[in-house]
Amino acid sequence: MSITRRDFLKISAVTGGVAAASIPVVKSVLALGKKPVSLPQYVPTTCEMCFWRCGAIAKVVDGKVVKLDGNPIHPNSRGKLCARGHGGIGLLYDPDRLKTPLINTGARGEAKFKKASWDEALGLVADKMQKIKEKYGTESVALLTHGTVSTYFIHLLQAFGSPNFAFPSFALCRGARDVAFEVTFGENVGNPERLDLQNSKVIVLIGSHLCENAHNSQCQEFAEAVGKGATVIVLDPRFSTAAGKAKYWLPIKPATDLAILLAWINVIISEGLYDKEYVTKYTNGFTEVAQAVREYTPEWAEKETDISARIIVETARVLGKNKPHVLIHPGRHTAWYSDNVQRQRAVAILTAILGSYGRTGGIYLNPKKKLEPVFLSEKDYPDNKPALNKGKYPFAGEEGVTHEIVRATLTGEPYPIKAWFTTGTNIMKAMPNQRDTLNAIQKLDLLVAVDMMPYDGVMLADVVLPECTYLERHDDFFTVKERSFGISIRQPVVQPMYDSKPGWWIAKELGKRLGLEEYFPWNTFEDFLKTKAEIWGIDYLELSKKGYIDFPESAKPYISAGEEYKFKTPSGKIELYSKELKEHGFDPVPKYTKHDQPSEGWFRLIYGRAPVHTFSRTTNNPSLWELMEENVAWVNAKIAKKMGLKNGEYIVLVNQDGVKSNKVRIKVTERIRQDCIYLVHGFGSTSKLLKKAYLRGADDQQLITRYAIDLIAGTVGMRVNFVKITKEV
Ligand code: MGD
Ligand code: SF4
Repeated sequence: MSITRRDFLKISAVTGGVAAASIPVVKSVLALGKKPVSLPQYVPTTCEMCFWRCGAIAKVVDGKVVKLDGNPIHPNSRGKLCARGHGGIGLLYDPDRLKTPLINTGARGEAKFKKASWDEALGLVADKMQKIKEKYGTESVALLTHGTVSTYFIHLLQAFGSPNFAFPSFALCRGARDVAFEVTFGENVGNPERLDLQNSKVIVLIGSHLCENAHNSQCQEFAEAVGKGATVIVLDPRFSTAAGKAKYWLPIKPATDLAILLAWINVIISEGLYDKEYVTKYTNGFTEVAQAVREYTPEWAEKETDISARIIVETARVLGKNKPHVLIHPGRHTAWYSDNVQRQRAVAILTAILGSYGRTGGIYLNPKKKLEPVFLSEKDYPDNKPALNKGKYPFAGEEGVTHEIVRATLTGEPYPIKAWFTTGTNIMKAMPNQRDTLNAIQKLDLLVAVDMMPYDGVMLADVVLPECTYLERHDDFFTVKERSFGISIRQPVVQPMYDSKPGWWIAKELGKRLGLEEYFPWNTFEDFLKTKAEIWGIDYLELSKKGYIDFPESAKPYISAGEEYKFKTPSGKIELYSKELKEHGFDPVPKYTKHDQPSEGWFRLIYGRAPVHTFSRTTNNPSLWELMEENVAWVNAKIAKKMGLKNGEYIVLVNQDGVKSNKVRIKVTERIRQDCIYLVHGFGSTSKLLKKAYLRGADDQQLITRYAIDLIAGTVGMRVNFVKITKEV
């Protein structure tokens, strides 16, 4: 007899969950000489195959994870995982995983690795860091980081005395959106975004390829809304999966989205379709916006965007008529051009004049729950020099911008950068202009990678420190801001394999060797979590049994009719006209910027996601690789015909700077405009240690030699590169 998953859920419902530790590991079934059979254990945890952070339940038999499922009580998963979530098992048992610390014995980047003990590897890193500190100062050590491991290494770096850490997920992804919403509403839209999709009557997707970009509960809610008859409007040069569900697919000319947004605002205001009561009660600067958008007529926008004025007016009316239950999706990867923040500001302004912020079917409010901050240690960080981006991009805030670290490393200005830590990020795939990255690392005295897999960036490191996977470790609690507030736990499902260690352990041990023990006053991370739970008044045992705890009293998703609601902006109102931007010398209301378009024979390189992969991090995952082994280059059928290209044949892409891609199969399709080529991001790994991913498909980043910086937030627009097709493979 074994406990089935259904039984488990029944038991959970009665007992409130079964403790991982309380399930007997093996109950022998001594039936007529048969071998004892293990009962499965079900251990709740939090997925990290992407950053949606769904609650997962691992089924473990004989110390082996045999299945991962969604935790039914977790709002991000709702009982389901996406393909990547199920693929966590492939990551855990990937034979190519990093198994021990490694030290490069060759030249920088040569990847002539020798195996090392933790003591030797950490000792070497600590020794080099001390030397760099003495010669250049503590600020010369920088961190490029992504994911939960960031918590420990940002703490370590700050304790060491450096303010220089940067997240690709800010500058190269969500930064523009966050800044635009903070400036307008006084808060960002959260991560996962607080989108009331399930109640939306109209959903507008501006380059947001939902369900290719597979964020679990978002896809579930999108499907629910479509099922209930929501009108979907998709602006995308490519007929995406979501476009297949849309009433309106607007195959917009890339780089012109701001034109259509401004024209929509124009029509909605001039036809009086905006939410007058909401605008009067909650916003500032409506008159200035109305004045500023007057020039952006649908006829003008038609010339810019290739979308007819008739359709622009028709869709604007659909938005106006369905207000406030309209969701203009704020996007996530919003680093496209040099005016990302202004484009996202237009999204925010449109959302506000439709009265959709804090209303059903729009963007719901942040649940309110006050929890005392609990720091990794009480000790203050030492004073240090200002961070590299300080003052340069006034709205970048604390999150840092990756290219400033690269630039300072190359130039030594404003001060030298001599060591990089890369934790949970593949620098060769995340950042544009790979030549700059490679030149910069030659200037370093130390490059350390903390990773689970030997992806491209790891192969460049002097010292590689293998972190165990999310299924083998504790991490900090995750706060879940769904319609109500909740807390999700990550706990080991199995013991770390090989000689890999959790990120918290690596940071603590390194801290010890740097004389920073006081910053790591806990013995194990579970001790820290228990203390935190106690301070927050949470039952740790209950949390570890259920995986997720909700605080329903914190829910207040919508602004009530007539309520005096105060936004967290300086004026307490939604700032349609931004004084803050004006004070820093930026346009207080978005103005249209024209961007270059490809000339004859050239195509704009656009890129995106596939539902079964997350960036480069899953491309070697045996389970997910089977579903998608490599990417393909989407080319319009008419172009293919003109060039004599056949579906499935190999081509090479060459960019405006003469950089060639790896060979890639062509997908001939009507589903893309004639002026673009589309690649799924993250493929074409150059790491020979990845037996499956090595040189499979083309690397979009390789072709992104140019980028455009948004001066407001320092975000990096990467869709400014043009490519040609060649058959020379
Ligand atoms: P990945 O390419 O998946 O993502 O860029 P990255 O964050 O660099 O590389 C992640 C690395 O982290 C891998 O080496 C993986 O093995 C490792 N890793 C995964 N999980 C863990 C863990 O738990 N612990 C540790 N220590 N390591 C782990 C993403 C970034 O790239 C982002 S957020 C965006 S939105 C941008 N997307 C993007 C794009 O779409 N196109 C182009 N051209 N560039 C892009 N850059 C940005
Ligand atoms: Fe995991 Fe998928 Fe959820 Fe991302 S969306 S956390 S990969 S289950």
